[in-house]
Amino acid sequence: MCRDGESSDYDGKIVIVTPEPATREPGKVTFTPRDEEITGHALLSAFFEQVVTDNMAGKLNVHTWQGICGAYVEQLRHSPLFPRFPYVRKFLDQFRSHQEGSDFGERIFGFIHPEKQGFHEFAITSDDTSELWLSSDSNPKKSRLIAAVYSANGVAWTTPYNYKKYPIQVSRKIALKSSRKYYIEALHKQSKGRSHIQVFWKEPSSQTFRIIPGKYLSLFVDDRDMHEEGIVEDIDFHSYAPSGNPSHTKRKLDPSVKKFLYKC
Ligand SMILES: [Ca+2]
Repeated sequence: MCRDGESSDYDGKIVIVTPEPATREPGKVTFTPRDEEITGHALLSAFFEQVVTDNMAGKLNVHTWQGICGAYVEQLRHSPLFPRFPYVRKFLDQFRSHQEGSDFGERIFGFIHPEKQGFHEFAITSDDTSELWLSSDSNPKKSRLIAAVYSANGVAWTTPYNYKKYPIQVSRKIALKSSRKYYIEALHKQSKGRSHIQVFWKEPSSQTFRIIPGKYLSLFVDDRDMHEEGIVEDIDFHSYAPSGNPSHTKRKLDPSVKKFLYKC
């Protein structure tokens, strides 16, 4: 990281020197990567992945669509207002949501920043159905379905913390790097009655699943200055719903679902 003749005090770190007008002395911000083996371009890349500005850190985006019938995530995807025109935009400070009400769908999304290198497992609970998507890096287009609350034998749902009701609620072991951030997204559909969604992870060498806390999360888009309701002009739609995101691709509906698509 340094040329001949320069101090090597900062080998393996990125040091940003910024002027501080009050003192005219240079201020230093030192970044130490979680993955200590990386150098060069990978180190610079890790800096931009791991350093999150205050307004983006510790939260996930949550978008809600009201007035959509049914208990299946596919019914949310088939709404003409999904994913670009949510009715409500808010933030979550951990990976769970307990919105009350009927006939709504939620999209919870942002980045996850692993603290530990190695194999992670994820799990999801919800009432009614849900899906959990994870990218192999920060690009939403690389998202893959890793867990779900779903049953081929009718509407699926679980109580909170019960991630053992359906086998597909728990992901396989997924290798994550502590020097990277990963796009993550949960889709949830509530029909009637009780409603919730929770997303858990089990870190390397841990024996327990726990709800992913905000300290490992960051926003995908800072939309706090937008109106909370209605269609808003001048939105950068690409930042909301990048085209080609596999989690948003509509699938052919089962006739039994199609029958109820727009009927509550
Ligand atoms: Ca329900």
